[in-house]
Amino acid sequence: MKRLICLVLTLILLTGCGKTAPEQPEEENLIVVGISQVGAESDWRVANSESMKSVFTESRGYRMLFEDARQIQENQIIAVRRFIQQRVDYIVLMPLSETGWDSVLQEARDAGIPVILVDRMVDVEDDSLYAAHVGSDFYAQGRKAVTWIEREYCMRAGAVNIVHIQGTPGSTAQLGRTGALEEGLAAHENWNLLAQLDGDFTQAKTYEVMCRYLDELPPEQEIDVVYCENDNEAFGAIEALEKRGYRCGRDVNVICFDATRNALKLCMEGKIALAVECNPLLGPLVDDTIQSIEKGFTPQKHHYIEEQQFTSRNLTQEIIDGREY
Ligand code: GZL
Ligand code: ZN
Repeated sequence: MKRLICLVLTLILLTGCGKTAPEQPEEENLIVVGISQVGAESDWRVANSESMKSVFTESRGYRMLFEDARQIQENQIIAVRRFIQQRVDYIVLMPLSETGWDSVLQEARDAGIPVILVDRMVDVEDDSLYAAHVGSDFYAQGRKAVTWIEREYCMRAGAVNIVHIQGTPGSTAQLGRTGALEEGLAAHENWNLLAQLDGDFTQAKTYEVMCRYLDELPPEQEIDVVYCENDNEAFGAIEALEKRGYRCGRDVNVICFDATRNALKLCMEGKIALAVECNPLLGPLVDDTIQSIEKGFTPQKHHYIEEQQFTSRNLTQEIIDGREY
């Protein structure tokens, strides 16, 4: 009898069938993804990072290395080189600005590591330097805002006075949203560009430049539209305008891009006239792209995510409550 018990115990030990091994993929089976993120400059950026962290988890078969560049491109280049040394399986890059990427992307390609661009684009000689791009069409977003201005001021014979607050210079979001407005200015001789200020996509920088601008503005000069290239710039502009007695939504129309929850609240209050959506939830699209490459497919080069726009007329509390960001 004792021999039988020993035999059974030995069998259990050898096969481990006495316990259920947790369903954790072995370390070497995980897909290692190196992510270089711009920073945490805006509500949009925070939501974008959350979206990445929600998909690249061990339970979903990934090991994620996440580097925040604090809005300095050199930090992104250092991070990409580190990922190459660590021999990651994929590099996910949210490029701060469009230029300056050719050599480091060449190094990634030489190392056989596919690069997936997220959100903004890079301006490179050879677009085989990246496997795919997942993001937004920023020019189309700008067109939505310009169309809104056209409709809002179509009966205005006199000047439509516009203050333009730009995003991070040279970023695809800034280039696309600026391009659409500058086309609108060229098409409407009564549209008057009062100033082009750099808000760098942050609330603090915009508050600073807008205060300085308003201090120097002749008191009789009207402002009709403040075209902010993201929500956080709109928050800074509204703070500066209200400090000087402007009633946003009555004396002046503030337009912005991203349509994060805080902007939609101001939009429903009537302080923001138009919020053009820019969807940060790009994690699942990047996951799909990696999975298709893992299966041997060539992913589509560009995948633009669907987006809408909001005014106080089409917004409800349940729409705001139902938003993920
Ligand atoms: C747009 C993204 C921009 C957002 C800003 O996709 O690149 O950068 O509009 C963010 O909020 O800072
Ligand atoms: Zn392209």
